[in-house]
Amino acid sequence: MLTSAQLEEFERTGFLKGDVVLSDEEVEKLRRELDDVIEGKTVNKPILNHNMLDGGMYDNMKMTVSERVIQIVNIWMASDAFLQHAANPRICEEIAQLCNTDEVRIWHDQIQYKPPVSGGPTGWHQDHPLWPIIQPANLVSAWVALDDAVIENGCMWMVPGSHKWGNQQKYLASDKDFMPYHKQPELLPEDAVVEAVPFEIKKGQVGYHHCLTWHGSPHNKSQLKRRAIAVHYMPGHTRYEPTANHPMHDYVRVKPGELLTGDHFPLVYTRSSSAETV
Ligand SMILES: O=C(O)CCC(=O)C(=O)O
Repeated sequence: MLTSAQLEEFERTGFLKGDVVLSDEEVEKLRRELDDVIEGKTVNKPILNHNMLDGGMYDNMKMTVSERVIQIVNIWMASDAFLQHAANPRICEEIAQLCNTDEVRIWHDQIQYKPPVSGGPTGWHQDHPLWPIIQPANLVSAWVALDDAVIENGCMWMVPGSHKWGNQQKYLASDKDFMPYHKQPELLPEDAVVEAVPFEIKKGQVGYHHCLTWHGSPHNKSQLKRRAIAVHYMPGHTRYEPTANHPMHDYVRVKPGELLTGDHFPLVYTRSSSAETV
């Protein structure tokens, strides 16, 4: 359960470090499962399992071809351990507090594994503009580190307060040191300060971020792995409102304008009893 000071901090900055929520044994189990999924050893498969940098999404970021960010989407569909993780009662309750909602569903999950030395960057972005089939923009993600995520191995960086600046995705860019800038700063609120801060997260710890907070993570040139599981959670009032495509689109069974419910968007928290459907 988050304190009112933590809720106030999240409201002000758009991100928050929570507690360590996984024991060493739980982290080890998820690491083993992750290896099995990456190697295609599980019976059920996730929706995506690929090098995210192959798609050309970050073509402007000067990468060598050998750089990799192994992106897995919906590992919960391939691994019961990751489904149980996504339904972690403490995380789900804290998400409900941060979204100010009585009901929480999984929108989708995501691994971005940056291997040692060859780990590539994740460009500056806001999540919600990359999810053009859901509204409104008040989702919150829980990013749990499976290795200490530090500056050296490419931890995420966040821009405090940027979740209040609306959809700026098409104006976001990086300078040569990976720091973010806005291509037309006159479009930002007068008091906006574009200054990124590192968001280091310990192994087993959870970090929360709002779906409009500007964030990105640089290369991992260290000898350390950088593994983590992000679960993107949606409040129960989230609607299916398609304006462009998205990998989850194929799994939607409701009509435009309706609440986004269904087997592929499991209910993991209700105010009276948590994790009742998983
Ligand atoms: O893992 C990363 O470095 C980026 C993850 C991310 O963009 C997210 O969880 O929204």
